[in-house]
Amino acid sequence: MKVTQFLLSTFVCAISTSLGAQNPIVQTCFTTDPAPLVHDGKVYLYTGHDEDKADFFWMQEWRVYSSEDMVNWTDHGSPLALESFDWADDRAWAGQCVEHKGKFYWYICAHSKITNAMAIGVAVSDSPTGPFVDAIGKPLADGSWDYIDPSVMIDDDGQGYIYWGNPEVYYALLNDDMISLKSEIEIIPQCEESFGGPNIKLRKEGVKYKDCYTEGPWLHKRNNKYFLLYAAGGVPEHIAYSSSDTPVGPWKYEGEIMPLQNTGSFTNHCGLIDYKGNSYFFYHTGKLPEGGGFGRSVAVEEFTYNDDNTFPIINATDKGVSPVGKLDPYKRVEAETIAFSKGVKSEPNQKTGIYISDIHNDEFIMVREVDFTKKSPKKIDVSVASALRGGLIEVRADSINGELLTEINVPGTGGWENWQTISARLDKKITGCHDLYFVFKGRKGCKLFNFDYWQFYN
Ligand code: FUB
Repeated sequence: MKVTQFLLSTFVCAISTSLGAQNPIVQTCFTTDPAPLVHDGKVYLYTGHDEDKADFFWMQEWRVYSSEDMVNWTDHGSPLALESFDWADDRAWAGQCVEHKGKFYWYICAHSKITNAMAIGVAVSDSPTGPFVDAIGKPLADGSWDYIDPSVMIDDDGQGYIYWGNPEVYYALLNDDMISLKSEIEIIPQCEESFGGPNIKLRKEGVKYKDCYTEGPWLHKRNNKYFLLYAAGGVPEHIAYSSSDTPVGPWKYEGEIMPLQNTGSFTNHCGLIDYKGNSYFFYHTGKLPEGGGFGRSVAVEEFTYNDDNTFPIINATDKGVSPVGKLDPYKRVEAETIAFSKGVKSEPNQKTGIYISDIHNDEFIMVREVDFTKKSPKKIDVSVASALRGGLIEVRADSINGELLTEINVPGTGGWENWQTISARLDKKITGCHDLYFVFKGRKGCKLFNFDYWQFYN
């Protein structure tokens, strides 16, 4: 492709996308405690999952999403849950997955049947999306109510470090197998110099401290400097950070990154990546409809480090981030690849994998940066199933009321997982880059059909 052609197509993509909200980045369920990982050109996002209508962090499973453009996220379901650990029976709380020598190690915390306290566990897989299995059949560290929120970083010399804790800050060195500790579990001293305020046990009543460590550490290295980001200030939480010349301190309190935000969630929890030349800060809010302190949702912001290798202040936005890639509509696209949706849920199935369910009249799925190129498609295939009467999919460009490209009649197929491929011709021409809306229509008040994937042909 000539440079002018490339610039033109990038420009067309940029102006055709709507300026709509991109946060929270998953709308099909509540997601918490984001832990992003870049592997092989893709972003994998590991999250917790708040149950609908919860009145505490009664969390059962962890989930994975992936993206190649930071706006369209593919749901890979839940390859890790409390049942994956014989020793765990409650509170599938925050974790982080890292890659080491071709294997993926997912460090989590959960309530331990063995000690009736919280414990740190580790699961392993050959793939970033699982399946994951308990790597050691027992906790890596067990026995204290504040053994939560593990974060792992592998340094340039190959040494792995694991941090966790609330309200203590614990750390240990990992062996090269990533599933055993090389060192004793150490406690980092908390004082005004290191975290803006002393450990909770040493705080004096009536004294106003600059800040204090709460939970959710995220260990990070940049330009030979180590950073520990964490939820701070007690509840409600903001995000602050400390820096050090070594991965184990001494730490120096640096200040806030995400000050208290009016997001409806009294916790916050962060994760960081660099991807395609940009830096991204993941966090969670209570902003999804019916969300709140126990119904949280992951969001992301792009940011630029300050020239002196410190963090800027990052505020929560509804807009979120801009796309850094395009979606190819001439390849099969899973219906659970979504930039924004309304109403629908996702469901797992052994044979088809994840699909979109709970589709009702007037709900929709939107994908961004769909690049039809210069050739206009002639037809679209969708894979759908319905135990009832089916319904209709309107395929529209650029907005929910945008140009109608085609309508697809979805019949009853005799079962919610009796999949049929339905084809529809496109009479309208569409080229270049567009947002694409699948708007669902049918009888009001009932489930219409399930949706597994779509693909255009020309
Ligand atoms: O998601 C459960 C707990 O809430 C996490 O472990 C903490 O970091 C807080 O976000």
